[in-house]
Amino acid sequence: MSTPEFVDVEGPMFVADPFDVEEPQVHAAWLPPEAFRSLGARRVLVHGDGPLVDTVLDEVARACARYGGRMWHSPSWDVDVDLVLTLRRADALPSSTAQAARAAGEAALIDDGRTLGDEGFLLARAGDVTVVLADAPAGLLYGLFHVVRLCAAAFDPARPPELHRPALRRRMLNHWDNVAVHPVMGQVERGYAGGSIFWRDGRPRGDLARLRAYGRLLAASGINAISVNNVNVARAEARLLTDRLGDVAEIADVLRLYGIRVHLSVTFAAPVALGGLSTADPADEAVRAWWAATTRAVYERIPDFGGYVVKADSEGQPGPFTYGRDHADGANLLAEALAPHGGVVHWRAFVYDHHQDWRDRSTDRARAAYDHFTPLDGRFRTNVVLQVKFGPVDFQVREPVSPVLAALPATRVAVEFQVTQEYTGQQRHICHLGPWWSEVLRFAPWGPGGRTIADVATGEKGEGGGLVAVANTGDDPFWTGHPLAQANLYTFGRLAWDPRLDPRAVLDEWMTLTFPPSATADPELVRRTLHEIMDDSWRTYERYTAPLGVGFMVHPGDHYGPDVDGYEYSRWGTYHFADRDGVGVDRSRASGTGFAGQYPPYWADVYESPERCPDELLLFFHHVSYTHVLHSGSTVIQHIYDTHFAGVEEVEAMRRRWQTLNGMIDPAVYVRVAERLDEQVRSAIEWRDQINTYFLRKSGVPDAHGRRIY
Ligand code: GCW
Repeated sequence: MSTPEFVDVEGPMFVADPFDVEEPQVHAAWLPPEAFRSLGARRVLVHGDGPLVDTVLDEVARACARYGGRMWHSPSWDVDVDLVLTLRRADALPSSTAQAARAAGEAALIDDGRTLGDEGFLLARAGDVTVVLADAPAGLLYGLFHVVRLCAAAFDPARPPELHRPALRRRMLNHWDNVAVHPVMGQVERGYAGGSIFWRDGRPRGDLARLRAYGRLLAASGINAISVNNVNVARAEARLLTDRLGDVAEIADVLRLYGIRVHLSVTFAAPVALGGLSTADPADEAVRAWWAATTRAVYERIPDFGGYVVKADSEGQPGPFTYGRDHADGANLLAEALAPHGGVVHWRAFVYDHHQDWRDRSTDRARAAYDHFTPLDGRFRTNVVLQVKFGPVDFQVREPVSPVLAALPATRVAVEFQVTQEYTGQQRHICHLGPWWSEVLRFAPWGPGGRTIADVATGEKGEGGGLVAVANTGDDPFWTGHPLAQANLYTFGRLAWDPRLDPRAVLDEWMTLTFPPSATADPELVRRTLHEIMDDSWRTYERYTAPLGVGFMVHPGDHYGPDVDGYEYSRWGTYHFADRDGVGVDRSRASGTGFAGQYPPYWADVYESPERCPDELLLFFHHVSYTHVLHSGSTVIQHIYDTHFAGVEEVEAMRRRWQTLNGMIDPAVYVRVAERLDEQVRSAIEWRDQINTYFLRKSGVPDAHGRRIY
């Protein structure tokens, strides 16, 4: 990139920039040039050095070049500035306004009494100047993106100082990307956004500009860690750990520019599959030596490598059970190899019997992770993070929060969400998941008013496992297939930075960045309409799909669209048990599988009782008759009919609302969303009619309103 003339340059101003993210071939998502308008029109001083500071310089320079601002980097002359981004411990600032600003920031910080840490920053006003103060370069980068988010508000003279530090140290995305195309799952398992950003047909995709643009988006949402291959590790993917490590290093080199550390999914059988050993037994000395040497080689190549992600003894992946060892033995083996280098192992708790007999009513998939892992509490090394899906079954639109999250006080636990919409409309449906994740994070498993799931992920002294999510991105020009699904990724990053954020406010941030008010004729209409469409879209999706927490009812295999009995007689352990009298799974202690008893007493008692159990989870915990009366006053059967009719009406309203934006926003975005809304309407009708018809036929109870059911 050439140096724009009107930007004053001194010192190492531009990073060598082989990539042009200014004119991306892909949608700019939440970082369109317009979002930088307010920042780019100012006089900005950046003070500090290091690779991440170079990234800050690069961002500011682009914005100033576009919008007529000026940028200095550690100048030797005195200039008046509007914004100072500075490392606290960097040398004295020559500019007197900058000096004053930094002093004001320091003072605010001392008043606040907290420290900034590796990634935090302080934003304060001093006279006419806004200052961003950080102790480490990553803090400057996050501070810069905060200024972008605030737009003109960052320069409001009355703005009080604010200190921002991520609540969670690790804010991680897992890509379920295959290196080689999998015969069934394709390039990206459960991917709804085209191919992989990293891999194509067995090779690195090699599009470093795209990769860099991706890192930039992730950093601007707060994400700082990423695993680059599927947790189901096949032959080609296994080799990323050894002879194909260079492919991983290439990704790490780019993402490092945005403060993102790379992790790798590995197979537990690696010592056999790659090392030629006869066993992968964690107790075997040769196995331990192999992991130690292999891991050392990884760090020689990628010094800031994050660590391993492991799916073991799960859905056919190898694991310690083969050798009569447990999951603490397995996780500790890898943790021991990573420890000298500061790496972590994310060990997934998604372990259950996927060859269940549907006739067997005593086995309950929901119980499995708790039964496997709680006896191991206290045995994991400190660099093991137990990665637990937020619900006990599998990323459904509604599930109770997993009891595992409250059951291992001596273990670092991470909460796993699914940004990719496997069970929530596959990025053909609008389903904004922020409110759902927020509900999970605010859930207090020990009873109302007690510690929350967010507290568990944070840890009492910040040593918690953090948040992890399965990515929804791919090589699609809009990154996420459905352009509005970008909001889910953005929201995940922001909630991982601060789980207490209000998801509606986060959605608002995303809208303002993605559809900058200055770029549309009627910003208020755009904003209002997007809120009307997206705010409640998760609940809308819930209304027209599986009712009252019962889950699944999706088409087997691809998990898209309705198939009420699709899994009913399968081996996967996801049943609804509907008969002529009633529906639901009895998970009570008194008469069912006992799953309700896995919760601490408050919720165990609530869930145990069909009277006290919240409506939305009733069929997860109980088998009740169709005429059972809910807290809402409706019967189960009438609730099923009503919500399914309502859900379709809401989707039809979404489509009408979207049509009012025609001509107001980027036509490509408009068209893509409009097409997908057509499919959402079609699919919602299919769900409504299949579910309603199924239950009318089973129960024989007519709809109280006499609507058409088949
Ligand atoms: O939700 C299920 C998916 C599998 C996935 C598995 C997991 C990567 O259907 O495709 O495998 O969860 O989380 O490991």
